[in-house]
Amino acid sequence: MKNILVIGSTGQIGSELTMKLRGLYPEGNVVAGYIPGAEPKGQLLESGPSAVVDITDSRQIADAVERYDVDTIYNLAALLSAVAEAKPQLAWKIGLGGLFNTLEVAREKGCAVFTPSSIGSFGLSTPHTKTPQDTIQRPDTMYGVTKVSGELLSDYYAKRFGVDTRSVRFPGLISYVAPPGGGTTDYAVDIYYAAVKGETFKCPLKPGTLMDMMYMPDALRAAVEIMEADPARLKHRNSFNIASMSFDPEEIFTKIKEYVPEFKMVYELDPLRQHIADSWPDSLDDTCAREEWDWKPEYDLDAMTRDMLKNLKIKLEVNN
Ligand code: AKB
Repeated sequence: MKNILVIGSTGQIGSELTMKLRGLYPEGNVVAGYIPGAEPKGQLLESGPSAVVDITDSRQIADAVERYDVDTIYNLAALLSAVAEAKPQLAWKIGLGGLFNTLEVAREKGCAVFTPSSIGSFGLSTPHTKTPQDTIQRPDTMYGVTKVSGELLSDYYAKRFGVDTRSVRFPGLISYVAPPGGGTTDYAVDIYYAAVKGETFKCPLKPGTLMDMMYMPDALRAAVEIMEADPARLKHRNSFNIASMSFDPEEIFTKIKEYVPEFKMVYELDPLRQHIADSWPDSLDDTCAREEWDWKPEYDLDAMTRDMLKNLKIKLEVNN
């Protein structure tokens, strides 16, 4: 990777990934692509170039690729699962239409492309425990439909046109930096904010709802490492299962209580999110990622909880 374009650079993953890439590669070589209304601010704006890149407009993608001589595109434009269910047409337009535009530009200009998939690419008929790399993928949400279709389209461009497409299936991502918006796994971020603010957490999912989760530093490292991996070792491309921890609401609540004993949680279920969560795996088997590009997570639930609480206290200026 020499010159990188991040599409969706001001979103939940993009804002942190752009900064990480600027720390690893010359800052001026990492372009923050954004849509009007979601402009980069602060360090993200000041630390490198930025360009308007609406993924639904292939001309804007091509212009940024030409102007900055881009060889690698990180495509992070997407709606999260619950929002995608509320706006299925827009989810398709951004998720699949946008991916098609990106892949076409990549084919013409010779770029590599990273497009994250998700645990949302699986469905009710998928084996739920230690979900294998290659298995049944029949999701019944628009988010899942766009993710499976995106995996297939990316593999098609690799095989048919030689475009270097690679990706991972992200679990729920947890971070104290940029909040997620409209996902099913968001509760696992919101719960930390409630704990630090001294509020009772209203959990939208019922006890026993297991899902894979990951701390953002591990997720960012995965996105970089898969793109840096030796292609001769890759038997898979789109997309690799990656995993680090799996828990249900009771487990994360109990873990936080170890550090915040007065913390309280009640259940106020959200039927849409519960339906989506029930259709997703309880845990993923990430053996292929470990074997093909040496994937290894660093954070477990305890290490993540300590880091989240410490950093959220600083961010929210809470002294206790
Ligand atoms: C969501 O909940 O929609 C995302 C995901 C797991 O893909 N965080």
